[in-house]
Amino acid sequence: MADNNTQIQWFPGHMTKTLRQMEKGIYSVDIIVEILDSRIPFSSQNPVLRRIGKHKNRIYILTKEDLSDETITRQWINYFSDINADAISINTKTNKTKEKLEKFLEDYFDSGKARIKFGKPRMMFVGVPNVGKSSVINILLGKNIARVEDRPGVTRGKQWYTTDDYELLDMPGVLWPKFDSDTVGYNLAFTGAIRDEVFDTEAVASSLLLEISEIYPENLLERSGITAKQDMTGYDLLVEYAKNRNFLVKGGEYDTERAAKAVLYDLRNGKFGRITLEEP
Ligand SMILES: Nc1nc2c(ncn2[C@@H]2O[C@H](COP(=O)(O)OP(=O)(O)OP(=O)(O)O)[C@@H](O)[C@H]2O)c(=O)[nH]1
Ligand SMILES: [Mg+2]
Repeated sequence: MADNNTQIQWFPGHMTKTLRQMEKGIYSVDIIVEILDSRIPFSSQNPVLRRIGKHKNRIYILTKEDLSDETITRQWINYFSDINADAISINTKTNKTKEKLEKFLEDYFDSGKARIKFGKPRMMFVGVPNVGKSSVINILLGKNIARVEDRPGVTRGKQWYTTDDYELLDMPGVLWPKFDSDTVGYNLAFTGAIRDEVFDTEAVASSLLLEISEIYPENLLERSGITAKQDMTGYDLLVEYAKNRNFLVKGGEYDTERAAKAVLYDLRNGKFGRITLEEP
């Protein structure tokens, strides 16, 4: 992983406001539903959200399973089971998910693990930006009511929704002021939890190519015709990528800026195949 400092400015003021709303709102919900990205189930766990609602029951929904490595997603689900946490992986883009998710919630509430203070169970949906919180809510609503877009920061204020069985509280995505490691920051940048405008796209895309060349070399070859040679840097891989896709700027130089955007697009849209960046 690259160790250059990309100076990511990822913690805008509205996130502080959301955290305050969560701290207050915690008393009016029965459980916390933490949404994680199945490609980065560790990096997408917000330590501040772990602290808020520490004493509340919590379940985990790993989204984007259509984009992640099936074998590793199973390992993550086993990992959560081993630590006695209820977790499910889903793809919010298919209709079959509604039934699977409803069954999971029904089993969870039937187990009696959560104490329901009010009529219908009240659940607060939290997680990093762009992870799929509103998409999961739409699945349960059976309609696209909550606003969903492929960029972080779409949900701007807390919003309650009601189904026949549940009260659902959608929250804006939040990050935290200081990442434990560069890897966490890069993983969040790769997967689109941090706004692209606030980091150096070429540095982040270079780092992603290096990572993919190490853990999924066949996927890299298939998508971009690149076989990484020893000693190649991430930036060398980015130039190769631009070369192989014929991305040129005037004067015959390779357009690494365009390549960087394309690399991030590829990961986020499954063009590199199914990729998981961290194992339990
Ligand atoms: N491939 C795939 N994309 C998904 C899945 N779930 C959500 N997405 C996409 O991820 C993007 C973000 O989804 P949202 O539901 O808006 O995410 P959010 O967590 O509410 O985002 P914020 O409100 O910005 O914090 C959208 O483009 C969704 O279509 C999934 O299971 N698979
Ligand atoms: Mg949202």
